[in-house]
Amino acid sequence: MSGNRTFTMIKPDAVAAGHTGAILKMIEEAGFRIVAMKFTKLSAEKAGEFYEVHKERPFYGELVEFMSSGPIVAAILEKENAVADFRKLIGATNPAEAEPGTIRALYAKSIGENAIHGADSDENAAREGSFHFAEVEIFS
Ligand code: 3AN
Repeated sequence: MSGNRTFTMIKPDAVAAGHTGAILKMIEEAGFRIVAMKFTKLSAEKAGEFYEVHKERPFYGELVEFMSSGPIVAAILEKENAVADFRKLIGATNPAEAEPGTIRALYAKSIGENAIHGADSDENAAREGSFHFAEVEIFS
């Protein structure tokens, strides 16, 4: 199983701008299978917990505030080499550095409001997936 799942969130900026459908289409067309998905909103407490690894970073407060500012779409995706392939599909954290055609190049506004999250390791994908979903909500 290792290596075939990743976790994503379509962030509040992209949801508010009406890009949810376009982003999900890109994800599916790139060969990812949605095995769990929900439209939800993080409380500041939950967002703080989710991004706990960034607690010491100067942008932590801003990040927590932004991620709890509106609804998001959370999903678990399956594909061979899911984590690395998904990071390629979304592009660099800073949209100015994101490869043309990537989700962030198309839809991110700034380094903070950057449209989409993608787990950066198999371990984090598993941790982040179980943060949002119970086993009975995952259909692989
Ligand atoms: P990525 O999401 O590409 O893995 P990380 O893990 O470095 O990037 O950062 C996590 C999130 O924190 C980013 N998605 C972004 O929303 C936010 N972030 C990163 N760097 C900055 C920054 N310099 N200023 C504001 N927000 C940032």
